[in-house]
Amino acid sequence: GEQAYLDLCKVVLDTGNKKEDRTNTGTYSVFGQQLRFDLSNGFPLLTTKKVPFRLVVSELLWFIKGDTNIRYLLQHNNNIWNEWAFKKWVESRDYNGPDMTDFGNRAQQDETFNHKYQDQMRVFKESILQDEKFAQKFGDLGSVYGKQWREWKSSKNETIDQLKEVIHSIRYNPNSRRHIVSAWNPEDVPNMALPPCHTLFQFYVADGKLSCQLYQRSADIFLGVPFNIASYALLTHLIAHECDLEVGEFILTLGDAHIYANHVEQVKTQLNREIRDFPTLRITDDYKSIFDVEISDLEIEGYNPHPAIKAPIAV
Ligand code: THF
Repeated sequence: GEQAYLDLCKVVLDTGNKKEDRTNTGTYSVFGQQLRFDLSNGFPLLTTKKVPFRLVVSELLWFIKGDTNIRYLLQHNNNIWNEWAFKKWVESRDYNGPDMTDFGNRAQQDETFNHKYQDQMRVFKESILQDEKFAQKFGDLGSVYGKQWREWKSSKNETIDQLKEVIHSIRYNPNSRRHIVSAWNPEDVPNMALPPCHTLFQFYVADGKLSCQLYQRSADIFLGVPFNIASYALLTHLIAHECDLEVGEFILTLGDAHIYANHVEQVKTQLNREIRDFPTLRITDDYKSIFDVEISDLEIEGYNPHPAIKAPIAV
């Protein structure tokens, strides 16, 4: 449950290796940890800070659609993937605004630069929303999750719909030990805006219940992990619903589990808060299948979290 998440935060702050990273932010990091959530005990949306469920939903539906263009996210007022598309634009020949090299770090250190960055980001978002050609060119993150889940390209140039196949195998061969979806496609890694952090997941059916385990190679414990937990818990609910199963456990296995140096104060604030009961997920009756589920089909009830805690995302 949530206590395990807070315990992990403590372990990382107390014993984590101080490690430099790709984003030049600096992290405290441990390797190899596991969190378990019994999904029959409520929906694991953390309560020690507010986690925006509607953003979790639109991101997951975007993956399920097989979409890799941030346009859909922006249309749903979801900004969590903007930086990675923005980066491709400002590094391209089409961009002729002020230099945006290393914008993630500079925006935090330099107020004048931050204004310029915010201006360019506003221009970028408007162009994605209003200009379809621009969106096609610069909104796409490459062969990220949605692509690998729904349209993995084989060497024979066939496409493999891993999500459809895994749902089929859960339904018709529940005891199988091969209910696996992999987002890690070694050949495609160079073509992705960001190689997948949640790398591979497996389902397990026993006693009429569906469980899911995710291997996450890299885990931003403060910003990313609360989203990832809620996202895969939701995916497990949707697939269980589809296959007439109850929900079992969600197990999150972490590779490099890190707290960014500029999240440490926020984590300490969160650690001082008291855990509350998890909310429950309601799936409306007119919901048909995972492939046409809509945001309005999903509701979270009884969510009474502590306030949100702001933190900068490392790019
Ligand atoms: N990069 C990094 N550094 N960490 C990640 O967790 C991460 N992701 C995705 C891709 N790259 C990553 C993006 N996921 C937020 C949450 C999830 C993200 C990105 C950003 C975030 O800022 N959440 C805020 C609310 C934001 C808002 O309201 O708009 C929060 O307080 O939770 C790992 O999948």
